[in-house]
Amino acid sequence: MYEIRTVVLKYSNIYAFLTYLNTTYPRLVQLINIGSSYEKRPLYVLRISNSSSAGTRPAIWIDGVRYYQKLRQLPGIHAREWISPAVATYIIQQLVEVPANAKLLSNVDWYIMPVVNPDGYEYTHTKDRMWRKTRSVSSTSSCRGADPNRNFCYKWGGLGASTNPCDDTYRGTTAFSEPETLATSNFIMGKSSQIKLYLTLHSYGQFGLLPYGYDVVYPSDYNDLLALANNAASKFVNYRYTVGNTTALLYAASGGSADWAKSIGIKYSYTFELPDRGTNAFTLPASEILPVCQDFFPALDVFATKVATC
Ligand code: ING
Ligand code: ZN
Repeated sequence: MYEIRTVVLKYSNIYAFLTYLNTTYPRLVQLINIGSSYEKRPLYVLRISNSSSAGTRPAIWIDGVRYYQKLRQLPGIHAREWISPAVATYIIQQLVEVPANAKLLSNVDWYIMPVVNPDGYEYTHTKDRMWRKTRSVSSTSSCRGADPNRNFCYKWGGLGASTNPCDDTYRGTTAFSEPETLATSNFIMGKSSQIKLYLTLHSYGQFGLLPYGYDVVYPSDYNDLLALANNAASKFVNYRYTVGNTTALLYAASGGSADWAKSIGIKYSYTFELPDRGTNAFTLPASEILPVCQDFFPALDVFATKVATC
């Protein structure tokens, strides 16, 4: 069992964990470099599969992930949402290093991307704890970064996405202007017939959010998505989540990753807003990290079972 011996996890610590998994469990994991961030940090996806037909079986994608340790967390697609990577990295360790969870690997492959936005992640540790966006330089403004969750190529530039580079929800110059969203989408595209479920972890609010997020619009198979999400949410014991349409529950926001995943044919596409409900918001107390991770994990069994049979 891997142990990270640092209190504050830097990107290098995460890479060390992934590398450790890659060399220790060569038959179970494959570390895939899918590109580079704006500041040239490598972007990694970890594939977890116990099958000789890895890469062809039904698969689940999760992003917003990182290894948690010593009660610290790191950010995923949105830099400041530190609990999301914590949960996803907990998931990695549970799937790879805990034999009792082997049944979760018996019929599906997992693709987990620990850090979609490593530049923003680094920045929340060094300069600004509340940074959300990427760190790309603008040609028209001294403000940096685009919101990765407004930068995907579906309904890009619609409601809830700013044209101002200084805003937290800046959409970027074009869809997929950011190397991080471009690399992520290209990778997922290449596996789009295999990936049956897309799960992106954010915080905060305790919501299970279903497409679409660009406006109050419901896909024709919304009830299928709702039934599965409700089933998954029924596994949560200590933190209750509200399940429903993204825009109806939160607000309209176009260019989101889950809308895009749905649009390319990934039937089950979800955004989960992890705890809390706003008391501590982005700065969840360290004592809640493990409870949140443990509460969330059982939902994966519901997802895996569905994906294996759909
Ligand atoms: N929440 C999401 C955001 O990007 C969201 C909510 C998801 C909106 C999907 C639209 C589509 O605003 C956080 N916490 O970032
Ligand atoms: Zn977010």
